[in-house]
Amino acid sequence: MSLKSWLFGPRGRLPDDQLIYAIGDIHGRDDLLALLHGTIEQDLATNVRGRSATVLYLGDYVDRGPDSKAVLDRLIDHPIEGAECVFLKGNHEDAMLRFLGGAEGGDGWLALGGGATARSYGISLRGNSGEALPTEIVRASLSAAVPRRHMAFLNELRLFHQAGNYLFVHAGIRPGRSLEEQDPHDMLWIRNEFLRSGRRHGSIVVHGHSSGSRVVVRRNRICVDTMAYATDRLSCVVLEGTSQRFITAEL
Ligand SMILES: [Mn+2]
Repeated sequence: MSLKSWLFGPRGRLPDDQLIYAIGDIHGRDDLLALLHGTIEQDLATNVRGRSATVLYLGDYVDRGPDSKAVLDRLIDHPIEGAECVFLKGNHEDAMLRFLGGAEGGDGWLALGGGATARSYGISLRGNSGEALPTEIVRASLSAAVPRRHMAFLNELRLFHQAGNYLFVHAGIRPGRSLEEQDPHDMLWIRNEFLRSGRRHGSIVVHGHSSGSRVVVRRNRICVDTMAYATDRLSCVVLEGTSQRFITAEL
């Protein structure tokens, strides 16, 4: 092992025939998603050079921002041409499914930004006189308003993806456990135990979920959640060989 690799851990590396764009938390910002898709399409046209390209979405498509329905429409109906798409599940998609399914504790979704998602489907949380509607009424009207193809999309989301020595996951992993031992709840929700860990995880973890105004690059992880709904910045990391570069769409 070289001194550099002993000090800094393994470098991220993709096989030479692959190119990956990994996009951070969108949170209902269809305007930024449209911009980023356009930039990625241009980048892809210039840089693909016969490699197989993957556009990977790190989850949290819905909630908080204004256009969650439009985001799902775009992801389903207008994929970037010439690339394979991989869609991971975020805690907000999990919470939306739990709400719609009437799961125990699922009602918390409305306070997590789900109200904005309901409104994007034309469903209000309030009645004509401004009174808060009973949760069961909101659940029933939203269930009727969410198209079946959106439900199918949400139900097919994956928890993680691996390529080269990168691991892609929405929130992160519990340090010190193998991939097989990971709890799906951690992969969707974990914060400090993962963010503060300096451990080498065996893979470089590419994730979203913990937002800042800029992308974060550490020796063991890359975070591309730039809080699109509040900062007007949606980011992605472009991985090829050992290189990591960033594209941010901003308004
Ligand atoms: Mn999240």
